[in-house]
Amino acid sequence: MPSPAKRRKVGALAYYWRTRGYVVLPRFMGWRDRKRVRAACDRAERAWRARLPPQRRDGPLSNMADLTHPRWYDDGRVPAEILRFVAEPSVLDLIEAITGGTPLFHNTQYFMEQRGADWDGGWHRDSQFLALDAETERRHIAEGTGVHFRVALEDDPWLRIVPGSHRRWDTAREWAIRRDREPGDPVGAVSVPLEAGDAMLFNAWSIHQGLYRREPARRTFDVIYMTRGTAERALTPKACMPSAVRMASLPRAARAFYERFARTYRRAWSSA
Ligand SMILES: O=C(O)CCC(=O)C(=O)O
Repeated sequence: MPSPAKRRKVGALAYYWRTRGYVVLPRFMGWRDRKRVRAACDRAERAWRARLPPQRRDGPLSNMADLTHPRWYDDGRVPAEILRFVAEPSVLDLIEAITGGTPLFHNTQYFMEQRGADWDGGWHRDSQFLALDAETERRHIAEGTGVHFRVALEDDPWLRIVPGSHRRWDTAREWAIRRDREPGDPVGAVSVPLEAGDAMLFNAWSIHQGLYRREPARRTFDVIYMTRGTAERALTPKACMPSAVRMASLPRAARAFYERFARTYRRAWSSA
């Protein structure tokens, strides 16, 4: 039974989640865990960068994805730090308590500093990438909810968001900025600076933007879950599902979490 103080805290976070579409969890991860998670993610990042065409290696680049895919690890073993973090019961419980939905794995991303020129990412809702028009995008939003859960492994002041935009459709100006690429910022946009160790949860359908800079070093590990519906139309590769050998090394709750991912997408993977 959670204590009354803990219930009040989760209640406050759930309120901010509903009204703003994001919450920050200060000092979520201590330096030892950050070091371990960072070392695992950096292995993937090095392998990913080495496979990019030479002219692309120095950017502009925003992030890499699929960190649970064995291809990034020379021994083919996805690090336990990554597999366990994605399926960490305390994280999953917290997401469920705040958002009211049971998190289904979708994918992972790793954000890093730039090696070449600084640049500003476009304002967007994640829902727009597979929707050519407003009607399709609104239908996709109605069918499911995507949630980012990220931990800043170094200070990360680079995410900007329009609070409350997950609850409503665009103003004409927002549409022009995010879909017609008009310059400028949406009214009410704020930066959400994270210090190393802070975690953040944000609704993927919110209007948001990343800024990509050479300094300071940026290392943010981001897991995307669906808390409602599935992400079949943005199908994550089947290889992002832990192998039988890696599954055997995981605690029971983590195995059950990944098995649900595999059950959800089994048909889509076999017909892909
Ligand atoms: O943190 C960032 O740089 C932007 C994140 C973002 O746009 C996304 O993951 O959809």
